[in-house]
Amino acid sequence: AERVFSGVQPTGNLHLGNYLGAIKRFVALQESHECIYCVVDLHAITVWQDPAELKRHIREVTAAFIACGIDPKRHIVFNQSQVSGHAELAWVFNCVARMGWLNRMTQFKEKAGKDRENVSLGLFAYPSLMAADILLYRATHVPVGEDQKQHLELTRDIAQKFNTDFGPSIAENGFGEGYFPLTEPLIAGPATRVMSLRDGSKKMSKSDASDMSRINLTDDADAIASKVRKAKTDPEPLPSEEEGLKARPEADNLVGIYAALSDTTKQAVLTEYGGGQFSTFKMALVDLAVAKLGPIGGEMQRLMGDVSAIDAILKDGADRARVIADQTIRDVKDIVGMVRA
Ligand code: AQP
Repeated sequence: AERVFSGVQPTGNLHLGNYLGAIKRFVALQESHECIYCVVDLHAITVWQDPAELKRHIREVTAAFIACGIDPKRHIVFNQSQVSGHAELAWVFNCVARMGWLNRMTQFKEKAGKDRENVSLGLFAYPSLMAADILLYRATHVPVGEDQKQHLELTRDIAQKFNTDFGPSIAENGFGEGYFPLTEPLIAGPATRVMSLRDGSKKMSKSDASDMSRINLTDDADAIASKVRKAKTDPEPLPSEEEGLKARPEADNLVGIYAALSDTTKQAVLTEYGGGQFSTFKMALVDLAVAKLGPIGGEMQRLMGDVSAIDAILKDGADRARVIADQTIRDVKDIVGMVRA
């Protein structure tokens, strides 16, 4: 059966990139798949988090999931630390993955920068935990933004090496050819990599020092309008063909955002706005963004008013996730050769 898993870190400043690259697509997959959506708090603490803020951010991501249209009754919504299997399986995967594989991860290199001696061991092992998140549920499909592509490839490498290293034991325990699936990334649509509004060469990011670089899911209409109006552009009018966006990263980004928000293609947007001035297009983009994001921000705020209701959703989700996770952990222990009661 096809099963979807994905996660979002509770590190604050949820933005349009998180929405278009991930959460909006989580919503769409609910119709066709069994879905498990996780607030990955164990990932968040690979970088120090203020404890009170972390709690608030966990609830805020949960509120965002629900405000965007994820149904926590039909599917599973929970926070990672409530299901101990994530950390347990990650340890096994730390012993399967190779140092060289993790050394090649570009996100680690970017986040660690020059100060490699002083980042946490957890930040280095992050992709191994991510593989555990996905494979704990033996998920077949993972919707993510473009920036996660390399981590998904590593997840497949870990699954494959586990299946090979323990091949005979997997068969002896009655699991046939391989225990873990080779998970497919779902990276699609016109906004798989939303860029900063201030710099078309940088991705829109939670940690960018400039709030003007991103549209937050909690921004009000005035903030959205001012950020879009001030978004960096070049002086040329919009092209009529997608080809014309090639060397124009800022224009390409805004057209991609418009296309994703209105569920159409970049070409369809250019057919409508091509040849016209940027200012006209930007006004239309403001209206569209306010119409789509305004209700989400409002609903998030309403949900955040009842913390115990959010916590109840997370507990219920964790209880249901644990049923699947515990079975995987038992299987993995048997396969690896651990004695259990
Ligand atoms: N700019 C983006 N465009 C498209 N998708 C994006 N995602 C993140 N940024 C963009 C996708 O959002 C999902 C959740 O991401 P995360 O919680 O792991 O956060 P992140 O990737 O660390 O987000 P940031 O904003 O980039 O944080 P910092 O500033 O810490 O680097 C993922 O599916 C991701 O692909």
